[in-house]
Amino acid sequence: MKQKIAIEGMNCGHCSARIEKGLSEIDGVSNVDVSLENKEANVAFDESKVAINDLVNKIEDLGFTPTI
Ligand code: 9UX
Repeated sequence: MKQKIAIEGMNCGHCSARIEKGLSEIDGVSNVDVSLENKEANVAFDESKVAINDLVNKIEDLGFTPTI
C-alpha cells in the first residue's frame, strides 16, 4: 500500500535525505519519496511486513515529527 505522512522539522535537503535513507532501510518498504518543499513523505510498502507505526517510529527516531 501507499501512505502519505506529513513531517514537521525538516529544514534542508540533508534532512529529507536522512528520512529517505531511514525509511528505505525498513524491510518491506519498496519506495520512498520525501519532499522537503511539501513537508511530507510518500511511502510504498508491503503491509504484511510493515505497519504504519513502524514508519512513524522511524521518523521520530530520526528527530522529526510525523503526522498521519
Ligand atoms: Mo540540514 Mo536537517 O543542516 O536536521 S540536516 S537542517
